Amino acid sequence: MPAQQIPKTLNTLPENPSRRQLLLGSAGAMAAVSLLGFTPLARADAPSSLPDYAAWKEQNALIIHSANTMETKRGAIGSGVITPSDRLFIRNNLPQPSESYVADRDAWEVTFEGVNNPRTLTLGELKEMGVVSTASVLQCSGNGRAFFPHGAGGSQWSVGAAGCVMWTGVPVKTVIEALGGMKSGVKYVTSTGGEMLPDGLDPKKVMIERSVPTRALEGAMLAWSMNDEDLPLTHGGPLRMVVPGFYGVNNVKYVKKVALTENQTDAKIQATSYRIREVGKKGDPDQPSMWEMNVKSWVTAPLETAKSGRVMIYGVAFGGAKSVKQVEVSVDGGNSWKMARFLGPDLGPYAWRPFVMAADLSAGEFRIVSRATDVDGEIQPKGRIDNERGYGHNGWDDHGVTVQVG
Ligand SMILES: Nc1nc2c(c(=O)[nH]1)N[C@H]1C(S)=C(S)[C@@H](COP(=O)(O)O)O[C@H]1N2
Ligand SMILES: [Mo]
Repeated sequence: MPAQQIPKTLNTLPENPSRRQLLLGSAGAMAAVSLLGFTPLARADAPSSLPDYAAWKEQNALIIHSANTMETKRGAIGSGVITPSDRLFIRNNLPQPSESYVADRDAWEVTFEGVNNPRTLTLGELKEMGVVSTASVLQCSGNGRAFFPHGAGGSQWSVGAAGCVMWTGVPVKTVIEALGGMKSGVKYVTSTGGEMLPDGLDPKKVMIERSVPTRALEGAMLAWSMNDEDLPLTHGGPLRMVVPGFYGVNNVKYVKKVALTENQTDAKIQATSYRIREVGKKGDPDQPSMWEMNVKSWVTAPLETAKSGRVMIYGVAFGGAKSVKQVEVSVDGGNSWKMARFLGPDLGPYAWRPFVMAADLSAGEFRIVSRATDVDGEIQPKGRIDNERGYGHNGWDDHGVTVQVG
């Protein structure tokens, strides 16, 4: 980890509390940072069991990075079209709010601004305005961060800060129409999370408020249900902004305000965080924001060993903001490729597609990689674009697995 990252992490509220605790820890821990690299230490202070609020999750399916960050194990992703809720990753920038948030779900209030008839609506009222169900991949911008060689700060997500969820809610555009349409000059949809903010800190630095361009209205919804159950508090219940095709951070949980705005919010999480920037550079509003996701896939089985003979290779693939068209698999580290077959139904452009490919493998070591292509012909690259925070990694090389066949 580059030394210059340390003072920066200490001076600002960190996006990953575990790293901060790590850096504030003993001198011995600091020395170990440089000796061992980032992966073992990011986990050194991780709780060994699920925090109380997440006790309903399937512990065996998760890697616990910190009390606020848990990812699905690669081997627990499975080959289903929908990720079971109790295996889905969790990412909280602030501690999860109390159960009181979901005590009376239909009474939850959301304020709408930037429309011709601004007003506050209850969740009960929203439920009567319209309803759609959309399957979409929820993926943290930093999924794949652990593969960056510069030790990008933040949770050391491997592949499991992602899942495919069936959301049910009202399209945001339906609500806008019901409120008289948007004001002229609007360019962004700005959503505010309902967490209570910690005392003594500048609210702009900690609040969860994200702006997405109005093109996101094509799929954006206010969701009260996930996988056919009331939206769990852990995943933003009673109500969450869902922006299909966009990175996780834009899917604001416990949403209490939706504003149609001319400018992006100046909250830190938008203005300078979640932006693609060169290693060592500071965040700046001119850098690309983590909005639409890119085409991506990875293998989910086998992971370490396999029996020689016919080996079924499984994985998941998605196009991000577009449909995925095809996925190829290589068992020789990308020298030769064969087309995989999608498994199960196509749940639409924002969903992922499990895939399978049969390979006849004799004893030996195999580097298994997968490479997806979206409907516009965009293909997963081999490498990664190094960037300070380790965002947007879809390079197939790093995402492969090495399997001993015997
Ligand atoms: N209100 C609020 N919304 C939020 C966050 C948060 O901390 N608070 N985290 C964001 C980030 S960075 C991600 S990746 C996703 C994670 O969603 P999940 O915890 O339901 O998996 O929620 C996003 N929305
Ligand atoms: Mo995230």
